[in-house]
Amino acid sequence: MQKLIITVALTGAEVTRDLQPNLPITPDEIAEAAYEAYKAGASIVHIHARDNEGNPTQSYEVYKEIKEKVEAKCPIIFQPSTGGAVWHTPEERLQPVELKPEMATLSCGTCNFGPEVFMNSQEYMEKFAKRMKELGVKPEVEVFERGMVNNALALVKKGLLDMPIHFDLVMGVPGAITGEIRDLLYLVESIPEGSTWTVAGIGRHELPLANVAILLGGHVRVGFEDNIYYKKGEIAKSNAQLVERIVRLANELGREVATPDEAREILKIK
Ligand code: KMH
Ligand code: ZN
Repeated sequence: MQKLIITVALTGAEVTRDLQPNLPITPDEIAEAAYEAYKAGASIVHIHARDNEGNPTQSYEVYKEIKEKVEAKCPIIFQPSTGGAVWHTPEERLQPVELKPEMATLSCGTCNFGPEVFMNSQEYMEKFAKRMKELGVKPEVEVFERGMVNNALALVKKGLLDMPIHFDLVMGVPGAITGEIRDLLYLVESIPEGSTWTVAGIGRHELPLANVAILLGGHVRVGFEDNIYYKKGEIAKSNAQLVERIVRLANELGREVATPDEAREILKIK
């Protein structure tokens, strides 16, 4: 089995300090949280920027500041979000890709997202994929529903996305695919052979799905974007605390954890 790539999704666009008092928000806080998660065993950091009021922003300048601060601290793979918040325009969402990060997310379809709709029209999926390809940014294909795998394959057919694809199976978002283990197996069976995949289980689904991914040879994402609790009723102290638990589980289950350079090799990042 490949070594285990742990992604930490530090902040997200939806979580607030009222919900999670330890949420990193400023570029300095995000860089420090990335460094702590890296020391704990994370090899990719998934970033959502916030403005001075703590609201989600897709500002090029804020992402640039965060990228420089993270890179000054550690060699973790920097992966900005192009999903942003549901109310961001596609043009806003695409801005961090102009920083030419090693990776960025590429959501491959529209779905309900709690009470909102997360819009990803074919036109914009193609625009995002094209720009990432032009700039040499490795996409992480975000899958919230089974049909999104087909949308990614349509991008491959059009020459906008290269195989092997790296998928992030986001499971348990209210309004999209469930966080049931049965549905994880279904998604894993549905992606092309030779793909790599990570699972991001939302809320209470994070831990069971992470365990299954470790056993199946997949990879794992944890962090406050997906889950703010350490266990039922107990708010997590830090993103690093969630990473540390995955490292312990991987050790117990006989799966070695990848360094950022090993993750680059597994994901074929140039
Ligand atoms: N915040 C969600 C609406 C991504 O980062 O690429 C979208 C999201 C996906 O978080
Ligand atoms: Zn995200």
